[in-house]
Amino acid sequence: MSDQDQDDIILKDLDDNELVQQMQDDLYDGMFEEVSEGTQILLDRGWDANMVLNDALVEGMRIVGIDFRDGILFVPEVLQSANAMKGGMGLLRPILAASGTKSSTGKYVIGTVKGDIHDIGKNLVAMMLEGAGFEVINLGINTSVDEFLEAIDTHEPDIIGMSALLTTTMPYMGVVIEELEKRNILKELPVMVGGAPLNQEFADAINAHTYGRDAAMSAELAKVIMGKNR
Ligand code: B1M
Repeated sequence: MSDQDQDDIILKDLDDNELVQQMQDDLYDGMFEEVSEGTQILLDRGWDANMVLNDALVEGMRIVGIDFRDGILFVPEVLQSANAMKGGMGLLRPILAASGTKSSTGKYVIGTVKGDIHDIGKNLVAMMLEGAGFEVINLGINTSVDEFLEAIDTHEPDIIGMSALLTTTMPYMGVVIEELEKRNILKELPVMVGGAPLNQEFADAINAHTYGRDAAMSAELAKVIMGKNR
């Protein structure tokens, strides 16, 4: 489609399927305003926030990931896509968070591990946890073992969560867990790990308490850990 055609598209005139497709294209092209507008239109049409998230934004990002892997997109373009995704997520965040209980389900410290700056998935998990009523302390990206330890001292969380998107940073989760073990913290503090390259086998191998496959499941698992959803 030419740039002129792109400019001529009026998002609110598209039907739901066309709009979702267009939003995926806009995400690919890093168009923050358009992705935000599309998100708002779907919400106004009565779409569930989780559906908007999964069908339009997460699916769009999956396509970006494939072209990044295949060398069709490069870091600057992917950063723009990530930024556009945040535009949509900003609108979904209060809705997903408000769907939870008001009283705190528990305290959850979360961070992307050292060496890793991917934060979209981790922030989604944080959002879902807030939606499930957790008080979330988000340590951000590139989080060292010392920063996790300091946060444990300061906030006394019920659960600690680590995210990694790179095969090269996954092992750092094991480093943090070993340190918790050495300090006798691990037996009292459940550790949840997650991120695209992980699986249950890896989580078991590093002695993590729980592996979260995706954001929604992770929030459910966190509630199970707290014994709140029985
Ligand atoms: Co990066 N990157 N990246 N990247 N990037 C990947 C991860 C990659 C798979 C792309 C590819 O090659 N196909 C590849 C990793 C390959 C590998 O390790 N085997 C890769 C690479 C190589 C790199 C760089 C090394 C590229 C370079 O510089 N040459 C570099 C590394 C920088 C660093 O971290 N030190 C890099 C940089 C970047 C950007 C900065 C450009 C940008 C990040 C922007 C940001 O996050 N603010 C970026 C992006 C956007 C991606 C892809 C395209 C998308 C990631 C994403 O946001 N997905 C990604 C390809 C892909 O995964 N498809 C890729 C959407 C998100 C909703 O999913 O994060 O998986 P995800 O989270 C899910 C689950 O995994 C789970 O729940 C989430 C929601 O359902 N989950 C948890 C995540 N954390 C959890 C924690 C939990 C529980 C569940 O408990 C605590």
